[in-house]
Amino acid sequence: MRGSRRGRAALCVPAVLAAVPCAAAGDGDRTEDRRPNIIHIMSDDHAWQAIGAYGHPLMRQAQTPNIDRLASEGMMFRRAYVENSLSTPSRACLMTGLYSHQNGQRRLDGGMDTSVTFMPELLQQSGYTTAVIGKWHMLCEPKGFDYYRILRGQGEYYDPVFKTPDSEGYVRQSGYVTDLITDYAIDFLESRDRSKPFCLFVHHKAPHRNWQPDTRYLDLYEDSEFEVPATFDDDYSSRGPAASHQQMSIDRDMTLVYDLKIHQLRDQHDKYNKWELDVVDSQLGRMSAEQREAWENAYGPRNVEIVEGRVEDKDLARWKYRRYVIDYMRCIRSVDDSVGQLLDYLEREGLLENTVVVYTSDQGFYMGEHGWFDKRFMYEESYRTPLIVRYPSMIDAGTVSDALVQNIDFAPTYLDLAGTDKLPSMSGVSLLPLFASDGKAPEDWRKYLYYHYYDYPAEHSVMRHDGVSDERYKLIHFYGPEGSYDEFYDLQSDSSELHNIIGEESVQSHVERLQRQLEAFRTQLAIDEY
Ligand code: SGN
Ligand code: CA
Repeated sequence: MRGSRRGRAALCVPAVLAAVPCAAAGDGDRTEDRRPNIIHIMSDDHAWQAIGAYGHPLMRQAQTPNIDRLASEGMMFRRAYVENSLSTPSRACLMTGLYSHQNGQRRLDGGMDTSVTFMPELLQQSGYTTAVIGKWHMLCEPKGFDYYRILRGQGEYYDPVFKTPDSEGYVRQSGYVTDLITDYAIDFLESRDRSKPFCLFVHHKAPHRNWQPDTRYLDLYEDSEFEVPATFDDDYSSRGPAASHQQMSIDRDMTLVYDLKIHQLRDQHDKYNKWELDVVDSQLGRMSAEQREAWENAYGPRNVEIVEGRVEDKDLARWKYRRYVIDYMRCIRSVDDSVGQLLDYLEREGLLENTVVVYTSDQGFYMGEHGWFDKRFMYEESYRTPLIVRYPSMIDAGTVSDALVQNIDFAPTYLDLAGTDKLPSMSGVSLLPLFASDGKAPEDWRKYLYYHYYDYPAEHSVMRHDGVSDERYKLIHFYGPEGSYDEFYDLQSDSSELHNIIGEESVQSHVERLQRQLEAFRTQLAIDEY
């Protein structure tokens, strides 16, 4: 099956790439231009807690061997953050090296300033071949790519539609989204101009909501007991209203039919939302008869205790958590397989030495911490994102960095790897000094990070906030129609951010220091709302 998909996709590679004479397979080291290739693998909503190498208790039950291999052979960043924990803004930061208010993409929908230069345009100008495969989700056409094959919007898990520069709109492809993206990425690599270095963005849809696993993993982890986070029953005392006001609670907001696949309940129209039922119908409608059957065989019997009302209300939140985490981890297993396939391909082709392989996510995610799913908040689970870089020429195997890095740094880093200057307007900085120093921050490395979330009112109802963090403390300023207030955390003594200590005398000097720093960011960056 995989072979036939590959064969078909290879024919679709554009003439501009296919026309260039290709050297034989295994010639990876014979390209004329010796600058490194770059593969940016970015999943969607992949919590760092759900990667083995990060050592979170959740991963006692699940495995990510291929992503872990990247960490054991490369550098793992433990303090990698986003500027705005949401998909389109995060992708705009990646493409431009700019903060959200500088590139225009502040919220999930609209706003992107397409006159801003995208990093792949500069890589192209410097002689790289560039491509993006998978989730694009930028609300504008891809800019600066020799080739693309992108999903529509958020993309679909089963039989997704893709668009290429040559296709007439979006065309449905048969298969599971993660496998298709992998196959198309390898097809691109096989058909590329081998005299030039490449920068390939492999952007997975998984494990985005509503966490639909491939049929081959429908039984995976079924008997595993994932540890419920210690903060699952957080009552948000000591925090301001935003933490209580959100609508991303597993207990309250995660739906049985749409999120948790208890499709037998779909006929109880009075109890469930119309949108939920429509979406479920359309998702199931994309599946083949065999796929539908596999789903019914897997979920049907496991749903019975809920359908028959045998799960007591007091146990329902934990039942939901378990179903959620298992499906999420199943989606990640396919993403991990994809990483393995890409590494195998690079190895076979002799490209493993001279290719920088990056694994990251468009933001972090809540795996039940504070009782939540989704992201958006400046609290660690969603502010922090996984980041692992393998590049043996510069990075020693098994290194770990605690330097403060952010998603605005990708563009300057990739340009630096290409030997090209970043644009003076770019706010991010190159990570190459960290690669070269075993991850230790040089004296003049940034000491503070700026964060800003704008998307309110919106789905999940997370109030607007900006804030600043250093290696230990975090100041968050929530604002909006409901009023404004600050929170302050000491991550060293309170890594779960349960204790807002804004008024405590013992940390007052640090509060004032971070307040000054926040003001400095707002002034320097010309922040226009807070
Ligand atoms: C969808 C999801 C939300 C999610 C946003 C943003 N709802 O709207 O739960 O927060 O995407 O996600 S769903 O009903 O469509 O599943 S993001 O990754 O694109 O930022
Ligand atoms: Ca996302």
